[in-house]
Amino acid sequence: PKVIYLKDYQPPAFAIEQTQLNFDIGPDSVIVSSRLRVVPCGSDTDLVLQGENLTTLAVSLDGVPVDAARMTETESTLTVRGIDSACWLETRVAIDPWGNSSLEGLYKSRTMFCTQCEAEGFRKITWFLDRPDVLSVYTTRVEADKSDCPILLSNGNCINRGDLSDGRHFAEWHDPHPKPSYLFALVAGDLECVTDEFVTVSGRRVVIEVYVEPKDLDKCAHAIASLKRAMRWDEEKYGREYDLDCYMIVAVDDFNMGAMENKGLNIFNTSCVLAHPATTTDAGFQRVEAVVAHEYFHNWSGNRVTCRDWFQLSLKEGFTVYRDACFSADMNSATVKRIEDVNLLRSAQFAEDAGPLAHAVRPASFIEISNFYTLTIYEKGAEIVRMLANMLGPETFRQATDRYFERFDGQAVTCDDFLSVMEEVSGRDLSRFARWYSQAGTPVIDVQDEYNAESQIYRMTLRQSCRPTPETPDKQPFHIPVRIGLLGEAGALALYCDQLATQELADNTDVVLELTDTEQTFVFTRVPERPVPSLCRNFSAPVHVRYPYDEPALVQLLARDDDLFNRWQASQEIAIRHIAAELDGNPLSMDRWTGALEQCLADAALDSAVMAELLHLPTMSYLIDRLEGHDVLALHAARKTVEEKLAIALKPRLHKALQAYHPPAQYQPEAGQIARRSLRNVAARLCVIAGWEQAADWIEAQVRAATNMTDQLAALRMSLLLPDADVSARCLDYFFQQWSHEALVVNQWLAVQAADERGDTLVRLQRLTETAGFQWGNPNKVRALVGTFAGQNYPQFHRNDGQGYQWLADVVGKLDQSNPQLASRLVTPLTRWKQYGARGTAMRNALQGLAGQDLSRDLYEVVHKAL
Ligand code: B3K
Ligand code: ZN
Repeated sequence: PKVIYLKDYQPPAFAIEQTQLNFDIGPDSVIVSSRLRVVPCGSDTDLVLQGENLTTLAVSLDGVPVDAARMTETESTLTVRGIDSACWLETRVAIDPWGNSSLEGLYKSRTMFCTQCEAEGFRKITWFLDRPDVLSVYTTRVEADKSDCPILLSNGNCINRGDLSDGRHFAEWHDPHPKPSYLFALVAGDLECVTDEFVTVSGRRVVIEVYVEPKDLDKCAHAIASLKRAMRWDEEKYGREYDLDCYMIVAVDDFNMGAMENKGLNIFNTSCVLAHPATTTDAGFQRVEAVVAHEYFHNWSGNRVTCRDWFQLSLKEGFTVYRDACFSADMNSATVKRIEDVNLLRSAQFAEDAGPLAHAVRPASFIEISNFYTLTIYEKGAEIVRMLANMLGPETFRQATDRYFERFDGQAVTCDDFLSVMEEVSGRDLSRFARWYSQAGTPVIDVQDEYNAESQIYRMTLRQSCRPTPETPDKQPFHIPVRIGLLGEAGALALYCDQLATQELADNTDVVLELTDTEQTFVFTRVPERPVPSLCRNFSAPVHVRYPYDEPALVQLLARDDDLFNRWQASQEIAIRHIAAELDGNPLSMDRWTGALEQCLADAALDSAVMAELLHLPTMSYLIDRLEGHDVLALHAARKTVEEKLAIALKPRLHKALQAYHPPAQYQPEAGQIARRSLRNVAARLCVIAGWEQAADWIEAQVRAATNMTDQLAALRMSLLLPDADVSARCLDYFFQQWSHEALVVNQWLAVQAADERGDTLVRLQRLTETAGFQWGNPNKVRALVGTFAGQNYPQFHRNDGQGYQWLADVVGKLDQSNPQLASRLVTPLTRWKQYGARGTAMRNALQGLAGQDLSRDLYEVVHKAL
């Protein structure tokens, strides 16, 4: 396969000013006719269009069939020569949505036809310049059998519809906004619609339509409410108004990712749009809210201003993730949202940055772009925008985003364009900051300090480094904003530092040190006592920070840092100490840690949702990164031991918390209730771990009687912690009987079993794949079962006989034939083989087995980079 490089970028040789499509959906084929207004941009007269799996039926230029001598068709291109002036190019192709299991292009999911074009799926629909810098105005006509497909949708506004002979009908759509082909969408099927309305800030009425299967009509309200909140928020926070008369969302079962921001016609994985208290957890409700908002925010950050090429993917994704994170923080608990995001970043993105597939936020090359919809592009990209927003401050950042949207409206631009507007508006030099886009890897900051009681001078030295990564072995220093505070015995200390403009500040207990060189020292004066530094507050930069804290200092931060995020951060550090000590066979006393947690539990002013987070130990994935060199199963066991000790020490207090909980009269997915449920369920879980006598009865009663999915699923998960396998078997059976008709709940049920650490999980999972609740063609089910097993079930995936690895490799090899995108994502855990010491050999062997097969471009790239 060919490697594509950013440095080879060339602007398109032709523009396509208009795109007129006709889809004729028949009983066993779909004919796509296209009329393109093609205009040469320079002297190049060879038009090279992209296509994949198209059966070409006709090609004509300005109404005249094109001579065979003037064109060349290959597997993936159609070249028409001698185009030296504007013309209409017409093609007619046949495509096969029924046989399209890649879920890219036009495909059939259950009873409906739908599309997924990002990144390069449009070429599976028709011949086109399928690249994001070719923007075109689309008019789309769809024709189909009226009883099979009563609903016919595409982007923009419906301009005409009507009946045809033979029970067929048609609809015609026009999207006035020029857009790249990746934002094209079409849906045809038998769907029901829930409608609503939003009045924009300037008073325009927008019709909201959510299309679902009839059985899901009662699960749309939350998505609609979330959408309306997002629309209002974007007006208020970014001055962005919606720009079409209609906003449509379609829910589809078989979908490779969460959702897609097609202009005016978002297509969603059912898991990211449907929600109902009985079937959806709190986390599920929050996910729907976040994804609906994310796709909506793309309307400006992505659609109106789009990417020049796919190397710039983070331009739209990083920015939009930052926007949706701020939205969720405003709608819910801001600290908990930050904790969740940082946890994801440190668990999964740091691992990506440390592994063989590490890439810059703006990669320099790729083989298959689908492999680059990664945590680095999305989450680290969002951290870059967050650092910028924080460094500029809210007013300047808003001015800069206004100017960005205004200047580049209707254009396809680059990350450098974004940065240059930030630079221009703020007057700051961001040349070093720009390295965040081009250098992969997680920087490490080593902090050293020195206090002189006599002179009351405190010196803090920051030194940065970054391990080599495949594309950038040698790094230049990053520009890193490190937010800090200094804690004294009685609380936060005022900060005086000549290098910073803090003296004039009213609140000078919290400052940002900007590290731009390899090493810098900051000198603080008038420091009355040796302080405990609170570092990288609210995770001000996506870095590792190392400072030689002792446990009492960490406990002090946990108990009373005024940065709530850093209290959580301290609790994670303490846990890591304890787990490391356990591994070394020198367990630490639990007293100080549990004492501080008990105080937190007793503190009525502390948000219960944050408290729940304080009770969670670091994820395995983060531990593997932090405690390198230990066997994964030993690490897992040490984590479990520490968790059990913690649970036992806190049991009386947790029990009280559990008993203090009273379910609300009516379930609401709002911050207060969510916080209480999360504390209650983590408390219950720890009580179960601590050997609570009534655990089995309590869990079974919860599974049977819970009135919402959050509590029910939490109890079901707890049942796997019980020594008595009969109880969990009964709970699982009961749960399945109750929910076998709800696909999304069945997926949760599959995931719970895939995470079962007891007994022979692999055999049970294999059996599950043969039951009616499971389908290999549905990515949600595959992820629930295989993804959960390989990504979260450490003891079973890493079992000593290597069968966990082999099973994953077998599954991935098979899936690659039908759905390469899914296969190449699922294989990720095996690519981390270098982190697993002796076990790594068996992991690598499993990968090697795959490398010997005939692989898709997607899987080829991942497997070969990992080996
Ligand atoms: N832009 C889409 C992701 C498309 C993935 C293509 N393989 C969803 C999103 O980020 O909003
Ligand atoms: Zn996105």
